[in-house]
Amino acid sequence: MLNLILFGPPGSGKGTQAEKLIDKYNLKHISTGNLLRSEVSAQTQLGIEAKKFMDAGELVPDEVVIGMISNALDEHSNSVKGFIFDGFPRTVAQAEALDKLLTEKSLSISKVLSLHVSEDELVDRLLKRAKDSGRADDNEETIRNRMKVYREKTSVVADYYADQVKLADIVGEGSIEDISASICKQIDA
Ligand code: B4P
Repeated sequence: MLNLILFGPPGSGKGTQAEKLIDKYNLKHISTGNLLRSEVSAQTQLGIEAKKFMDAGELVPDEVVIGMISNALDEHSNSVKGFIFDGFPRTVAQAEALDKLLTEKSLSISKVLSLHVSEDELVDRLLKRAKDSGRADDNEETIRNRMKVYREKTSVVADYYADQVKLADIVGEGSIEDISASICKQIDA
């Protein structure tokens, strides 16, 4: 099985690039952001709780997102060629939990594709996305907090996978097609 993680700061294009990869490699896309936004739209108890964190640019508690990932793995692991994890893991505790869940199914992460984009470009992209999609976490104050949370809690996840020799760095600025080509080159290597 080919199990990939798309890693990077908010707005680095994880969701955009995941869409390009799912058909090419026939993988199941698991985006914790999308799963959480579905819960928010359906106004489930989980969604009502998660919305408070998301609107403030904070991370939703680890146990909530790990539970969602565990359910998704149970549902799909016998029927797909692999997974693309997008927006997960975002903390070292989530990375450790993912390794444990995969090991229980005799699976493992194949590669972590880490998208690098400057903070000015990230803020520009997210403000633009705010105009198009009206996402509540795309106002400037929340975006700045999301960047701070990324620096403090998420960026260290890259070291976790570098230690496992699974990290591939990708230049995340330029055309969507060129970035996708760099990612595919890393996957096929
Ligand atoms: P996510 O849904 O994961 O959102 P994201 O980080 O903002 O976006 P992404 O990197 O996927 O960027 P996109 O492709 O859209 O998270 C939302 C929230 O959910 C989090 O803040 C948190 O509260 C919660 N959450 C999610 N996962 C969690 C977890 N594991 N633990 C705890 N909480 C969690 O691209 C952004 C924009 O840039 C788009 O408009 C796109 O069109 C544009 N773009 C993309 N590539 C481009 C390029 N090359 N050039 C120009 N523009 C580009």
